[in-house]
This record gives sequence, C-alpha cells and structure tokens, in this order.
Amino acid sequence: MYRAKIHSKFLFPLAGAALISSCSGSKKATTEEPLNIVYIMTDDHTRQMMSCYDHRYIETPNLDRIADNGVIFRNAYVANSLSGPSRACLLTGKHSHKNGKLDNFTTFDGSQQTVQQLLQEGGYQTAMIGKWHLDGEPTHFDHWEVLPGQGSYYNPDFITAEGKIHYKGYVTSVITDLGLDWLENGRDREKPFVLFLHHKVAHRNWMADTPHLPLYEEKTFALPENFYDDYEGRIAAQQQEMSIASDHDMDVVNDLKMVRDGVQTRLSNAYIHGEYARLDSAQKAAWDAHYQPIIDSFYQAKLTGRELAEWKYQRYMRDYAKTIRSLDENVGRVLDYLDEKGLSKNTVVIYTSDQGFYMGEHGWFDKRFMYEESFSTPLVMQLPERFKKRGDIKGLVQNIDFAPTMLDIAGLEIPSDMQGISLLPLIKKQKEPKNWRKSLYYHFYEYPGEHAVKRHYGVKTDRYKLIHFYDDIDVWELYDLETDPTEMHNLYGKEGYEKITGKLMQELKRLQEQYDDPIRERFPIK
Ligand code: SGN
Ligand code: CA
Repeated sequence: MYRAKIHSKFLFPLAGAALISSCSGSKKATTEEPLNIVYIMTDDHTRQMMSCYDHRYIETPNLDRIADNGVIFRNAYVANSLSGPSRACLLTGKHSHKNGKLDNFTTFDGSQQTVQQLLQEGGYQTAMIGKWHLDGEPTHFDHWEVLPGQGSYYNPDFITAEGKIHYKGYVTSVITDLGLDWLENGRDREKPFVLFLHHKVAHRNWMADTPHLPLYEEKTFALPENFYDDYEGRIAAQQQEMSIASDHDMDVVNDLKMVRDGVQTRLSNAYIHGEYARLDSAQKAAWDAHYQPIIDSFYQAKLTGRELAEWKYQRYMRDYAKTIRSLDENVGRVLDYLDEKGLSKNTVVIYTSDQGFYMGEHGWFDKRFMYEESFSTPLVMQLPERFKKRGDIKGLVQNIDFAPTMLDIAGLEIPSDMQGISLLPLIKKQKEPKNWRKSLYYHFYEYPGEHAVKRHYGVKTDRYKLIHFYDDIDVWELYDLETDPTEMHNLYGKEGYEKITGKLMQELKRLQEQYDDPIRERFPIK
C-alpha cells in the first residue's frame, strides 16, 4: 500500500542553499514553502501553433511567457495520441495497456491508483475543471466541474457533484473563470494545491469566441511542403481519413461553417443542430455577420481541386488560430492571478496538450499517427526560482512522466508500478543527467475508428523511428528523422538499413518487455 514520505511531505529542501548561517555561526537547515501545481492542458493544441516552438503561423505571448519563466521541452511526446487514453496516461503514469484506456471507447477504471489520489492522500487540495473525457465521475478531487464528453464551445454544460450546471459564454473563458474562482474562493488556503485546468480548445470544429472572429482573416498561411503528399511507400497513410482536401474527411459545413439552405453534407446536421444551435441570439448575430460574406463568396466561387483544398486549408488554419487566441489570453489571466496573489513563487505551472495535431502536414488534420506532429506535444513549465534550470530541455519525455513528476514536486513517493519517470532531475539542474532515457515507446489502438488510422506501435530514438502497423495490415516503417524530418521516406527493408533496423527492433523488444505490453506475445521480436 502506498504511504507518503511524511518527513518530506511539504518540504522542498533549497538545493545548494539548504543551509544558512545563523548569527552564532552554526548551520541550520531551512526549508521552503510547499509547491503548488497548476496543470493546464488543451485539447489538440500542437507545437506548430505555439510561437515558442514555431514562429511561422501565430504568436502566443502568454504561453511563451510560461516558457520564458521556466523551461521548454523540445522533445515531449505522448504514449497514445488520442484524448481519453492521453488523460488516462496523465493520471496513472502508465501506458495504455496498463491503465486499460486503450481508445476513446474503452472504459477507464476510476478506482485504480491515480496521481490526484496520491496527492490528496499526501495533503494536497485537488481540483479538476474542464474536459475530462474519461468514463464516470472524476474521483479523488476535492472539487471538480467537468464537461460532458467533448463539451461545447458555447454556453457549455458542466457536470458537477451537485448535478448539471449551465453557463453562459465561451468555454475557454468559462473554464478559466471556474479555475480562478476555485483558487480565490474554493480552496483551503492552509494546504498546497493541484489544479487541473483542462481546456476544450482547439478541438474540432474550431469555433472561435465572437470577439476573435475577425482575427487572421487577412493572413495567408504558408502551405506545408508536404501538403500534397502521395503517401508512397506508406500504406497506413494511404488509408487514413483525415485529409483536408477530402469532402468526406473535412466537412465544409461542420468544420468550416459554410452553411447554406439546401446544402447537406455528412456532418451538416451535427453542426446546425449541435454547436451552431447553442449560440444565443447575440452570439448568432455576431457569428452570422462574420461568416455570411465568406459563405456567399465560397458558394459563388465554386472552387474545385487544389484551389478548393487550399481554400479549406486557409479556413481551417484561421479558425484554429482564433481558438488559440482565446486560450492564450485566458492562460495570461491565470498567470496574472498567480503573480498578483504572490503565488508564482511557490507554484509550478505546467502547460501541455493531450497530443499534437496536423496543421496540413501530409495534407491532414487530426492526430493518432506516431509521426512527429501528432506524437509530439507542447510542454512548457513556469518554475519558481528554487528550480535552477531555464530554457531548452532536450531529453526525451512522455506524458506518462507527468504523474511521477507531480508527486516528486510534492515531495511524495512515486509508486514503483508507475511507468513514467520524474522530470525533476531535468528541471532541477542546469545540466541534463547523462543517463536520461534514450528511447520512447508508443502504442495506438483506435481502429476501426474515425479517421481510419491503423493500430500501431513503435519506438523512437533521438534520430530514428520504427513503427509496426498491424491488425488488418502488417506493415513496418522506418524513418531517419535527421535526413527526413517530415517522415516522407519509409526506409524499412531498404538496402543499407538492416543494421539500424535490427538495433531498433531490439530496443522495441526491450521497451515492450520493460512496459510489459502483451502485444509482444502476438508479434514476438526475435
Ligand atoms: C471527435 C472528432 C474527431 C476526433 C475525435 C477524437 N469528430 O469524434 O475528429 O478525432 O473526436 O478527438 S467530430 O466531428 O465529432 O468533431 S479527441 O481529441 O477527443 O481524442
Ligand atoms: Ca485531443
């Protein structure tokens, strides 16, 4: 059974300066206040749309502020690029096959050991606000208010321990208001706290807050070089259904808001009777005033082929970028609050997403694949002064590390069955530890499923990636990320790559054994 390390429960020894001289000259140990944690996670926010990672598209000054006041992880990844599974990895510190949440439809057993439970037992106040996307009610939170399922962009409903609550307004601002309200009025000020603030943005169908509708309309986003990828040599990529150009995959009505009488698409009813129907009359007026001229010119232009695909890409980029503006501003409100209340000095702010996303790379939107854009995730941390590290962190990290990291920050014991490792050694010292992990394991399960991405698992090192797509196919892929960072050339089976393939196979085997993934019995590696 888990037991907190009582002696260090709320104490964080001041590294290096732990001993201070008293008047008499004798040394006395001193400790600092316990650390709070604010964990902000978005849905589907990707590094390409965050300026501290990528300046090509938009500026995100408040997210960058987190990195400026702490660290930016250059190599942060998820274990399974999908919402529910990602959240289960976060809370349990375990890969999907261990926490049981394989895809968005399998059940998450909330009675298993979770980070919030251990933090709560260790004396922390725990709160969860926003997108939950796991089955059942949240457990081991002193306070929780969560969106049902994916939630709604406008005038959202929340599930609470007291029942359903309906709020007016835009979801990002509502979640932030609820978070700030709990910090100010809801928590027990005698205890340290962990606040999970889980946003809905930037999930499909990318609905902006009305004041942000005019943003980015004058901007033309550069088309990624591989927008017209032909997927040569990559069979799973040939069979996906997440193409911006495809009428079926990216819907002009639901995804791009091109509503017109008489125009029925696969998802038009979902939009008209769903998200659009939720707008109140003032919101609807602002919405229609913005989109109507765009709708009129779209249907007049009768675009086809590449012109249509590129028009869809621009609309997608603009709508997505607008939702990130609301996120950035609201994250700024949280940072300001922590500064104003003197909390920044003893609060670690973690910002990340449940996975990355495609912004037109390979011609796609959505996630799921182990390719860089969706396997990676943004990760920045604002750190109190007692942490020495600032700037870039290059070590390979994964979302299964978040739970152990939080426990370590809290001075609590990390249970041995957690598979992730604490990131504290990376953020406590200026130099990264030499023995840091050299590879990451990934496993995606949601097939058959929306967007038709085949099941696959794989290994990534700093330079190479080996992937096995399985189920109704049996295909291997190998990438050299140094010579082919956009993963266009599958080198598996090519002459000259036998040795590196063999090495990566052994590493994959080692990881599957280490993490105890039962898939290794079905596809044993010799
Ligand atoms: C919805 C979306 C998908 C998306 C999944 C999973 N379709 O089903 O495009 O991949 O969520 O997203 S929609 O038409 O309903 O928007 S996840 O981030 O929650 O895993
Ligand atoms: Ca997501």
